[in-house]
Amino acid sequence: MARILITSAIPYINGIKHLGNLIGSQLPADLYARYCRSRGHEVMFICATDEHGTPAELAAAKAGMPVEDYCAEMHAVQSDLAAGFRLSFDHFGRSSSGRNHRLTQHFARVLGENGFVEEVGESQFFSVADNRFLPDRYIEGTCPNCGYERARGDQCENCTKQLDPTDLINPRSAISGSTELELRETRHLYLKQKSLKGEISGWIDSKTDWPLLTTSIARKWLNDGEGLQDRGITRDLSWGVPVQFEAAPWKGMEGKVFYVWFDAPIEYIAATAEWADATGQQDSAWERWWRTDKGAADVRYVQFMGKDNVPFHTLSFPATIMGSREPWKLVDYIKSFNYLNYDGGQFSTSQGRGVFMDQALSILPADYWRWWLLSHAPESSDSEFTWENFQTSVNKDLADVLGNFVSRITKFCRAKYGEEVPPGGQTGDRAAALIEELETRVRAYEGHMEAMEIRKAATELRAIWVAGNEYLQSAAPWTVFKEDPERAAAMVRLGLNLIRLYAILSEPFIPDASAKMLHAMHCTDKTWPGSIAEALGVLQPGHAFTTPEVLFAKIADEEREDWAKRFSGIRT
Ligand code: B3M
Ligand code: ZN
Repeated sequence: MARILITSAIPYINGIKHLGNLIGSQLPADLYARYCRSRGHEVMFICATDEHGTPAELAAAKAGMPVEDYCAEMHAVQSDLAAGFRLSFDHFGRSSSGRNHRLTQHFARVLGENGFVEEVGESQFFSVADNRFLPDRYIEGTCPNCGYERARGDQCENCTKQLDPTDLINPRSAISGSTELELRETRHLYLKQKSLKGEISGWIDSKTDWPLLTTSIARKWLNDGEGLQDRGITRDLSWGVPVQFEAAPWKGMEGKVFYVWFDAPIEYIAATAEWADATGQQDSAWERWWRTDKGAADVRYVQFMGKDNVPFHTLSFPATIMGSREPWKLVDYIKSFNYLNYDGGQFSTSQGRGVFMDQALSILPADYWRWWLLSHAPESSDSEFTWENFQTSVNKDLADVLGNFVSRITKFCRAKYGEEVPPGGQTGDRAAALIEELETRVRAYEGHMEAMEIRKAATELRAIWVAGNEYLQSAAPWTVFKEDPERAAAMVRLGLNLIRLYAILSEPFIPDASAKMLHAMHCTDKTWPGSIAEALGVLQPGHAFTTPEVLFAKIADEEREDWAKRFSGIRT
């Protein structure tokens, strides 16, 4: 069996994530991790909170809390919500950990020793009122591209253009609003990415199996305009990984920290080390996932992220890894996503628009959201959440098809044969046709899951549920029972075994329902099906079960209208 390392882009610490963030990386990564585990692979699934940089400092200031306390509290909040959505991380780390401090400084040092770091003097905005430099989001002003008046120093949220603080028109401090700004000299470290351009572009060219969304963004950044630029990897901030440390090859960098995008991807590695620490293991336990000289050569490493994060994962982080000239694991496959929109507009954290993870769980259990989000994942283009569409999917796919199937067959069996798998009888041609259809569909489903074609996988899974329902409908054991209870018993036996099969196949999408189904079938054997005919014979005559409660409740029109109204405005 293979060893698979899976990372999800690590969410910023500031605030609760919305459903668009969730489907952009963490949820599809979880789907894949669960699938790989079900297939018997050894999986390491890592995520963390991204705790450094100006977003964290600003959010902490707004909350009136020391930044350390703010991050600790928000990590716990995000960790609880991840558990609520059944995200099955092996570890949910923190980029502010000691492990990440040490690894980030390690990478910076070896990059420096290898000649990939340069000290550059530059002028930057200094706020006299705040008595500090104003990097990135500490500065706001009018976007030179679209005229949006609240553009930030790193990016305009309105038109998404990447900006430099000095690009802004009428710049002001995001802390005090002061416009008394001076350009002052400061020194920063730059990562000389340009000198790694050939290596990086050759590496990207070798990734012929990557999704177009991933490679097209990477190529655009490599080749457009001036192409891959050297980039500043330090900032004049106090919260972050200190640039001046004992073994550092540079001097006079006190009061500076590494740029958040330099240390954040390193946290993938650090979080795996945090996992080893938390589980009382030696360094070798995490190194066998990350060091090709220590057992990671046969690991397949897959990353999940939204499209806005692709440049950092195809160019910047690989530049860090390659420039280290050490045998660290490079990513093997990057699955990236477009955006999920909300009811005619965009989800927006800063504007509080859309449905946020805590709100979602307060109205419905995780499986409802997981199914809708995954079956509508924004893979080939942006997709849109509407309450009507959500209601239709839940009511049709989950309640009418899957839920109804489980309830009908178990209730019928209980009424006619009692709560155990009935003996006797032969199934007919319809059953043979069903098994043949499932044989094809399950293999197709596996193919889509392996290829991380999430919508296709969801479509196939739904078709697998539908096939069972249609079989039951046309075989009609309730009619057959009157003349031939033995033959009806064989149909019921098949139906009960289908519940078990559905539980196993559906687990990556809807883990709670899957657990309920297995529990109802008094079954702990979750072996992935080889031959479908065999898998449908696992529950033998006499095997007891318990008729489960309703698996999925339908969403009523009034509920839908109520939620649509409740979540139409802005979160306060
Ligand atoms: N925190 C951006 C985001 O949450 C950033 C990802 C870091 S991945 C190393 O979309
Ligand atoms: Zn703009």
